[in-house]
Amino acid sequence: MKSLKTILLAAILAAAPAALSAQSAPAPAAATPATAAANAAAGAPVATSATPVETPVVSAAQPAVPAPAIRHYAPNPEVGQPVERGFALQPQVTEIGQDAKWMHNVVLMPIITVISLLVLALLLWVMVRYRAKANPVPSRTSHNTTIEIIWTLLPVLLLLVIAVPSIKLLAKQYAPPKADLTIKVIGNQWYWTYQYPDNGDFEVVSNMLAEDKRTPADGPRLLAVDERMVVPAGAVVKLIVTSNDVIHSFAVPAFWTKMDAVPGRLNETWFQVPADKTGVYFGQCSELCGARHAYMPIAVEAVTPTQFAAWIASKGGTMPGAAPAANPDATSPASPATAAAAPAAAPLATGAPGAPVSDPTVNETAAPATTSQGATQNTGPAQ
Ligand SMILES: [Cu+2]
Repeated sequence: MKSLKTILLAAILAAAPAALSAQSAPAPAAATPATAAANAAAGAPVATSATPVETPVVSAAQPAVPAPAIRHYAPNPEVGQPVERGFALQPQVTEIGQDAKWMHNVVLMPIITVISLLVLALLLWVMVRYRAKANPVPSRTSHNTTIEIIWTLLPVLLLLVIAVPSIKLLAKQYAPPKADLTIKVIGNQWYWTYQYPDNGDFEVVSNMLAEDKRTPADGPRLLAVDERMVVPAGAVVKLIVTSNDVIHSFAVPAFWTKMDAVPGRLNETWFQVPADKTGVYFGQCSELCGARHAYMPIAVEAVTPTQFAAWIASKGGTMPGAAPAANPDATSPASPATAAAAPAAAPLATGAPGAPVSDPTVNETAAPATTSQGATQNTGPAQ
């Protein structure tokens, strides 16, 4: 009997945990989301396989700059490029350009116009009033002190009036604010290269887009390029201008920027696109430099600082102040930010980036070489 009781008791005791666990079985499952939420709130990795949470890998070496999709600006047909039947100055984007345009439109043009009309009127008056037929006996006047003083002093005063704003503007152009960004501009026969020494010293090779590859979003004919010079709007951009072969000239009319690119010499200029004037601004080489002088256009794209950082990342560069990337190679999977941004850079490059474009109008057997040779390696003109 006793053994039967013992057996029964043992059976009940053995069954109890099973029953208990069977009752409480759903409880842990119900508690799981709460636990997961608590874990997630605490920053702990969530171990439940049912809810895979993509935890971003954040390492100290990786810059914390988000990499938004790179958006290339479409050119504005009214600003930053020539217009049909246009003959005046282009709309000026920079402050220097606006000052210079004011100097031209308000100071120089009115004075020149008034002087020209005055001289023309005087000539006509003399021709009619003192013609031989009306004056059989010519006047013998040789001096008039009053009029001599006037025609000496008036031009001096006029020159002084012009000199004051002119010298002010000149000084302003040669006293740039502290540069936020330096770009080395190198002229080549016949394309431009842009180096970004502040951003990992990468280089962009900019060739004119061939007509069959160009879309309206790239820009006008003979001005659209495969790779634009990208700058942040609002930043003071210092340009170090030089050349690898012959004299070129870097000119962007909407910025009032023009600087000769001379082999073996570093010229300096600067521009500042206001922060609200993002867009694309075109220019051309402005020094006769050889057969394809007309086919080395300039395109500057002013973007927001965020877009600029993304563009820099897409080129494998770094932003100053940011921790250096683990691997500056854009194609390396070791830097997810740059790798993610890289495909987004593709849409603009309708031609292969850096590839020379061929122009059917020029019979050229050897395509222009695209070199990454920097100006520092320039041996200068041949001895
Ligand atoms: Cu040139």
